[in-house]
Amino acid sequence: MEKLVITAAICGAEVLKEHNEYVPYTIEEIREEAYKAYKAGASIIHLHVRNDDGTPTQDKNRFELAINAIKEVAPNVIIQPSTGGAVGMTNDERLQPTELYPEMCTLDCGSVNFGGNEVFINTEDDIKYFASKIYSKNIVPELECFGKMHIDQVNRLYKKGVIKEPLHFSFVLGVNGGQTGDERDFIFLKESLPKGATYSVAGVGRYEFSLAELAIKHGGHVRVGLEDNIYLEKGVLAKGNEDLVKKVVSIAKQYNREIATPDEARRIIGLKE
Ligand code: KMH
Ligand code: ZN
Repeated sequence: MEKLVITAAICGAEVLKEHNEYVPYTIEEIREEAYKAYKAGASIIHLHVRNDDGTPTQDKNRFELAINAIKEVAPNVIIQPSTGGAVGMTNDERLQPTELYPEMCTLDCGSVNFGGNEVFINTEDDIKYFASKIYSKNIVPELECFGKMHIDQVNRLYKKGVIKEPLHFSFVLGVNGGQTGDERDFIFLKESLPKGATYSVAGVGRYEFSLAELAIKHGGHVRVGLEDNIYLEKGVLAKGNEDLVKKVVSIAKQYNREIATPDEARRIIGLKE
């Protein structure tokens, strides 16, 4: 089995310090959380940024500050800015971090209810627009799928040449409005992937570690982080992203999966080394 690529989703756009005090807002906090997650075993940092008051932003300059700060302490880690941003942002607002030419970024592959009155909108035309912007800059997208139908959408757009190799998926499961993250969901999604694709799982809330374990067993890769889940175990808040990454590393040990370095992750996913 390939080594395990761990992505740390350190910040997100929705979770607040009121939920877990370790959610980073400032550039210094983002640098610290990214560094600790990297030291614990993460080879990819999935990056959102916030204003100092915690409000989410896709501002290019804020991303540039955060990326430069992370590179000071972890020069080789893969930085994967979000083009999802927060619900309600415009496409061009969301796409700002691609103007910094990161080696990876996310590409959200379908719409999904996001709890309450919120819908995270990614129409087919939106996906095509994002894909054209992303590929024109030679950025490799992580294909975020909140359920099986998003994988079907990727498969259709791949056949049409809109989405291109390397195909690296992320199953984001357990969103309030999306597909659940039970074993049968995981198997269904994994078996729907095109040949040769790699995938990572991101279990939201209580699904974080059960999905991680499934992916570790089946040769997939794992995303964890405060964006997706704030608890180390039931009722125990994580003391930062580092705790969550360490827990995945310990599960991987049980299954004899070694942890990939950033350069190994580049080879596994198909990024330029
Ligand atoms: N914050 C969510 C609405 C991504 O990073 O690409 C979208 C999101 C997906 O987090
Ligand atoms: Zn995200």
